Amino acid sequence: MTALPKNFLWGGAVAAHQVEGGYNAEGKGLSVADVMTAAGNYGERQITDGVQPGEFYPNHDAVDFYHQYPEDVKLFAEMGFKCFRTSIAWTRIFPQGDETEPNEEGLAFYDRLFDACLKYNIEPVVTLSHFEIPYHLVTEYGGFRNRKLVTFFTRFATACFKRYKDKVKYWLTFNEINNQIDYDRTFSLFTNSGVQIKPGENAEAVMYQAGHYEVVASAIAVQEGHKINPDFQIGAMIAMTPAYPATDKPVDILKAQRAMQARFWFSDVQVQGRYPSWLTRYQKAKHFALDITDDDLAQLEKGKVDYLGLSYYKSFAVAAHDDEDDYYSYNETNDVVENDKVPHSDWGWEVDPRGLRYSLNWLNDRYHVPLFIVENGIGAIDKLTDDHKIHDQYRIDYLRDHIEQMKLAMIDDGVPVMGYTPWSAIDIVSASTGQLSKRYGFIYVDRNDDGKGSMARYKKDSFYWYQHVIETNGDDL
Ligand code: P53
Repeated sequence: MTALPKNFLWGGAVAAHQVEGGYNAEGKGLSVADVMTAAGNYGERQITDGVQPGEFYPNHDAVDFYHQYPEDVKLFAEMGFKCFRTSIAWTRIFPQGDETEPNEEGLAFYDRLFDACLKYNIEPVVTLSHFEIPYHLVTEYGGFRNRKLVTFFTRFATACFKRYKDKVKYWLTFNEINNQIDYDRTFSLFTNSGVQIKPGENAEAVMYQAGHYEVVASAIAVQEGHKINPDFQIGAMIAMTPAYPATDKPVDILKAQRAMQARFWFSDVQVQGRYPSWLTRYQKAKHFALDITDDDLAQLEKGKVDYLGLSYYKSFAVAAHDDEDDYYSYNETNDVVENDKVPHSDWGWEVDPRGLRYSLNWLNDRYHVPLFIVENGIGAIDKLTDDHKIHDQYRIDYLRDHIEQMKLAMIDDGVPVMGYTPWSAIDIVSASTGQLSKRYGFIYVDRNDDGKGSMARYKKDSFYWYQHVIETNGDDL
């Protein structure tokens, strides 16, 4: 093989809460994203107690995709997208999360959106839970620390599968389910699981419980989905951030191995249908009182995913600490160290294209299932010129370098990759910072961090570059 497969799924990705706006339109309920403020470049977003007057919530309007999607999808078609990855905002379908009947107006919105895509032969790729858990499930149930969320999620998933069974073939259950391995970071547990840690609680144990209920919910959804349409391709989705040993010291190598095991236990379970042996022992040794039943384990075995979706932005370096007696534990907040061997983005993210080839090979060796790169991109400051151009050569360079490595993994190494949907199709609200100025899109949106701007759309230089990449099926980068 010297070229990419003809049916390779080129596209672009976003998530509902980061583009739609319309946060309370047509019966939509509040999600976790609706109670998060904006932060500066290195700060953390504040999570407020419900929606507070006088605070600015960037996701409430986002980039107005809820209203402007017909024109936006037309621009995606102009770029030549074969697929478009977005999520279904759970709170449009079940506004509080615990209702038994879905909200028809919410369902109808996604019918219109998917029809708009299919009109241009753009295949929707749909994430069910992308950092937008109903806020009511946080306040009433404590989020995914509560087993009831398994029922609520599978009810939501089943409603979507039934409604869109003839429109959507590619599904993903939980976005970047493994981010919460960084359990000391409030943002990760809140956005992944709707979990807030109480004083005195062991955050690591709560993460393992919430993560368990999620992999069970995912496994049940996979089985339900396949009953509704056997052609469905239902995937897991992880943030593929490989952890390198900071040095060649054996303790750093052990640390990196455990980091990889810890970061990817979620996909181990979702792809292989069972817990890795180290983790079962680790959880016992730590005396975490976890609710993991035999029936759960049977569900995991029956609900293996069809493929693995991944985001790839950056790599990590990890190091053991001198005062550690157990070098075989992992705490992301403490163990990640600066990697000065690679350049960094304006937001301090490691830029490491070869890490993508490494990652694809690593995942293929471990899982032997098709892979789908459903996010890859760089957040950068874009400058809109007076004649409405955006010369984003840095974005073109980043994406080209990564596509080159993806091609090496596919063509030289034989790794099966189904498609590539860079982040993001259009400018979005950054998940971690809430900024508009951390731009990712091929399409510029005139909207600023302070909530001002006309919401007009402009094509960046990368728009035309990517159009040509798709046209040549990745031959001419
Ligand atoms: P932002 C952490 C590590 C890798 C990807 O991120 C991550 C995160 C969480 O911030 O998130 C994914 O907007 C996520 C998207 C997000 C994108 O990467 O924080 O799936 O929702 O926008 C970029 O710069």
